[in-house]
Amino acid sequence: MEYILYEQKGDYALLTIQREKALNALNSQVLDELNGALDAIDLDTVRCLILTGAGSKSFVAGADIGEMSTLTKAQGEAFGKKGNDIFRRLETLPIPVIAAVNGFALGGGCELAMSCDIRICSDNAVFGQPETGLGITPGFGGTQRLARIVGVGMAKQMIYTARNIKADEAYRIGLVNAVYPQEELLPAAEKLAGTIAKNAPIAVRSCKKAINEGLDADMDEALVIEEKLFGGCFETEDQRYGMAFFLDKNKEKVKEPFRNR
Ligand code: DAK
Repeated sequence: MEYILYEQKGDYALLTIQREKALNALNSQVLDELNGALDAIDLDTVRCLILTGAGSKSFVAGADIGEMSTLTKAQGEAFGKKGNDIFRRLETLPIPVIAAVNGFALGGGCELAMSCDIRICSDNAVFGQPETGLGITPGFGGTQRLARIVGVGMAKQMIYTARNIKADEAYRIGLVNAVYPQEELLPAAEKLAGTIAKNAPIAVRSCKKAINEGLDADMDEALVIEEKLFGGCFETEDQRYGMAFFLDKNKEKVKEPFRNR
């Protein structure tokens, strides 16, 4: 793969979009390679994924404007579908995904970050949906996910004005969970991934599914979704072990890693 670097680091993995010359903008090849990288994740051993961009300037500066500039209506729709399908795959990936936003996250870059479960960023990060200034609508889920994350009023303001916001404002409106000095971003993402990876994988995955699917359902249906996923954890080796460890009165005992069984 030319534009994606995928590294498994024990029980979590780091995926870096590396098209630094174009500030990691998403062209068709980057999207195809991203899709291929998701196929290659070993879900038996990887318990959390971190997504970041190469270099110190940009996470992803959007969809590739050069490539989009000559698209016909049909090609534009196909390009939008390609992005949407991959971003939805990421959103519904069984394991949690952390976006470590290391600079510009504009247009498709902001939308990519919003397809992740958790967003943290460096203090030089800039977020925005500049599409209306380019004559288009956000096409990789921006009109849908931004409103769900930061609320309708703020999402509409960001999208209608095409105004970029800096890291501190992104934190204030809840678009990111935390802001770090540049050099501390990746270590913080890795620490977070490591903490998630230590918890029982079947339970963590079930929580992701319950939260995602519950948000699209009414409360009665959502609680049934939760009940089923809660029930599904029982009789797993990890549930038996986790509860037995708590109930064991021997305080000298060291907790063993969960086995994903
Ligand atoms: N696409 C292609 N190339 C890009 C790019 C992009 N989005 N962003 C940056 N680059 C390239 C620049 O052209 C430049 O290339 P060279 O000239 O060196 O060959 C290189 O990256 C460095 O960029 P700058 O020289 O501009 O760097 P600056 O520091 O001066 O400025 C910047 C950084 C991020 C402020 C600026 O590059 C910028 O404004 N970039 C564009 C950001 C943007 O507007 N992004 C949103 C793109 S629109 C849809 C499907 C998808 C989408 C929408 C609809 N449907 C089918 C409905 C998604 C849309 C978008 O994402």
